[in-house]
Amino acid sequence: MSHSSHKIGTKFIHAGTVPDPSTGAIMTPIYQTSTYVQEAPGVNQGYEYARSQNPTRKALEDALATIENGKHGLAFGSGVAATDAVIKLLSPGDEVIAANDMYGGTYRLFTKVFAKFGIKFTYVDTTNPQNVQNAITPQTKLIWIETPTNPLMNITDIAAVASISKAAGTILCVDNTFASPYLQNPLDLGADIVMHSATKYLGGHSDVIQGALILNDDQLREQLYFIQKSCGAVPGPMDCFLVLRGIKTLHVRMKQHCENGIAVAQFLRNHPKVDKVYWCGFTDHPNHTIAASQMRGFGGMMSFTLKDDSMEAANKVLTNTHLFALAESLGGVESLINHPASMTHASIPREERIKNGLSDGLIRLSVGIEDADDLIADLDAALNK
Ligand code: P1T
Repeated sequence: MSHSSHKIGTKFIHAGTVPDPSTGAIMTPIYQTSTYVQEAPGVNQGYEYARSQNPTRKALEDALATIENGKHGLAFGSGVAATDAVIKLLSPGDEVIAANDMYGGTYRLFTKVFAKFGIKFTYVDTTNPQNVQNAITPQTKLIWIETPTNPLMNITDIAAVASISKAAGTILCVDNTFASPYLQNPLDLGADIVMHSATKYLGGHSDVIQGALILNDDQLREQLYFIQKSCGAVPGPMDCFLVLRGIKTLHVRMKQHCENGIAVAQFLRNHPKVDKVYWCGFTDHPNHTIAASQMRGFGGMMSFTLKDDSMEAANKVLTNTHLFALAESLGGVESLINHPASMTHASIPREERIKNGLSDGLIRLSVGIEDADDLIADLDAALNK
């Protein structure tokens, strides 16, 4: 049954899963197998070898397509493996225009792995679509944006960049990890591919590493499926099951992330020791109008700096929270605190980071779904140490 006409919560719960044909199991079983018996050479039930096909992965991939309003979903062993597959669509000499603020691991993959294969990456501030337009050359094949960005919460107008991309005949891929499909659906705004680190909000419980691509174009799907099976960065069935289960509560979790996000952002903004809060829900955020028009809420991700911009002051906060655990990653039910300069974005050269506004003292929060009052008390105590 197609769930594309249902409301978001119904869609998230029912997407991809049908009672298992062999037993009627309501949840798609974890098909922990590497291969499938064939009746005769080439005569099988559509499953030959688990790198190419697995029923648990198939249920998840169908769910991924449904929740992003796309036609096709593809699951990968991690978010960076999904990104890797997109770049493998390209050939030496091709050019990519990428956002100058994004997850450090994406930057590392582009600059340290793919640049040496002759793919050129040009980094621009995509919050002004004109910068994307100006960077296009006849060799540009792909535009890569993240919105909101990790960790500065910059917002790019997806529809504006999509129309630039269409006119130039390039592929637009949007990393939708921070927003999740509950808050934003880039395919509806004209993007060609949506990428997720499913490790984050889709899984939602900090217990799995996984990536996803969702798209509409049949030919592009064939190319990406070919890369998925040829390069082999596929997730195991247990991990597919976990993400499938996570998706069923995505809408409920995201409502609470949004509610807690508002409370924590406002608390930080009013705190005398806090300098700047990076959160796209503030009406004076430079791209708030675009955020409000392309997103259904502002989520639980935010960053902030202290008036005392020394590393010592930042370290005091980073090491004195008790509910906010000091850790990389985000999007789980529990709150996390992170220091991008030394942790998630350490692979970006310091001068590059500083130029783009990511200071040494920046602190990032993934606000979880605990009770907001407890989270605020935890931050207040750490800030007042
Ligand atoms: O970790 P992995 O599942 O491979 O996903 C990579 C990735 C891609 N895109 C964004 C926006 C991300 O935030 C990430 C992973 N980020 C972290 C681990 C982090 O703490 O920022």
